[in-house]
Amino acid sequence: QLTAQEKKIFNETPEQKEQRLAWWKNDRFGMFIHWGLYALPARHEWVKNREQLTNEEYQKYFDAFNPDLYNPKEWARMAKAAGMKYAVITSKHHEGFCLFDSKYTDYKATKTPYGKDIIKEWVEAFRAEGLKVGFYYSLIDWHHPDYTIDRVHPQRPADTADYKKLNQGRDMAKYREYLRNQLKEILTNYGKIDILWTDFSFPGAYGKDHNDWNSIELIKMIRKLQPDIIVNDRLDLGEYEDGGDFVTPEQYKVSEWPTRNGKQVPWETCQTFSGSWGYYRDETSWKDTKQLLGLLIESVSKGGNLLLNVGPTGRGLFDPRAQAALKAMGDWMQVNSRAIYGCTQAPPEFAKPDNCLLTYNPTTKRLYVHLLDYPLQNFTLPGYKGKVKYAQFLHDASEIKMSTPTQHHSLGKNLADNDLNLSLPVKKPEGEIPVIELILN
Ligand code: JFZ
Repeated sequence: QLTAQEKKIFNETPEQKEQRLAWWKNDRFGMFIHWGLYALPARHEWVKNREQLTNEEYQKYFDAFNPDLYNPKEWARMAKAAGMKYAVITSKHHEGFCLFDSKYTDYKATKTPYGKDIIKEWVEAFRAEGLKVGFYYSLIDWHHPDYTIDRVHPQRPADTADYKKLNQGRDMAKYREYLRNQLKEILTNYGKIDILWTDFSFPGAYGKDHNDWNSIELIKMIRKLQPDIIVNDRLDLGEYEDGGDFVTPEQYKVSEWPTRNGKQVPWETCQTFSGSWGYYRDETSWKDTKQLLGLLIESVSKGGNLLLNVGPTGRGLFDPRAQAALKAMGDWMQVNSRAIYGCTQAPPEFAKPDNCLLTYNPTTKRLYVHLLDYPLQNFTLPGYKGKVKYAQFLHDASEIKMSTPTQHHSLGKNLADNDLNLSLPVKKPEGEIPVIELILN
């Protein structure tokens, strides 16, 4: 039983928190980057676990790691052109390999044939493009000798009774120290860091929770080192007031704006192009442009963000399929980003027409109707009569004529008195998902 005082880790008023999160809620769209040794086997970032590879078997990827074509300026340019405003990179994933130069391990990029600090080059390049920068850091570590073997570990035994035996000589207290030291390094050595994305806790039998990481002390340290940083919710601090700044529904669609204690909370969904997060050469389940744009629009329509992942190759390039997808999203964003940045869920008085998503900018008081399935000619906005001053396509600012049922009784449709009718061109405008901009009264 925690007292109110105990539940409070971080002293901040709701207004201060609102301010700290303002840029993130405005920007809505970020790039996730999963990169590590797993780019070489190129068959999922969990390959070490899935195939139960030992450290010795995995060593060949460390010995071969040399992304000679790595050019983070090019990555940053592509992220920006796609309309993304921030980016989060794996400083260390579950495999334990560090892209940053750490004092506390030799299992890092600077000790591979590549020989350089990948994170240093990355933050400089992304900041130079005006993007906010964030670090993913895996709490789970499949390489550290003191990290106790658990149910997500590659060498997990079939018989749970064997965990104790296997873990003799492993000391989580030492790993906790390592984890803390490394978090301190990434939050100290690379300037201002905008986001921290820790991953992940899994309380329960042979899982790990906030006690294993000492999350309370970690969050205090994080807030002290980077007072403006935005932290995700995977430290298992759910019972505390500072359980993180946003929730992270992953690879599924939320049915509505997620809540905590009955209150709508900041949220960000992370999604992949093809299913895996790390580069996966033979994966064929790539989402198409319309589906990807749909994920972005739908997140904003429910008050959330999208963090869309790229898994670079072992040479340091984005897969051509990822490049094409980013380019296509950028083409849409170039003319439609006004329906994304600064937008959120529409007020409840605006009903959602069929096959549409709505986003709303509370500052400009403009409502955006995203046409997922292009309607032919007569398009009804239910109950919108008297609420709209002007209507136009967003991509070319061409007027869309409005009429009300009394003006248009010849339509032969069952329009209610308070419906508003829009006369759309028969031919769908070029490009995916046309957007109608409604300037409200
Ligand atoms: C984790 C990682 O294991 C994965 O490789 C990737 O980095 C992803 C972004 O995060 O996967 C998770 C973590 C938490 C849940 C599901 C998958 N969860 O809470 O349901």
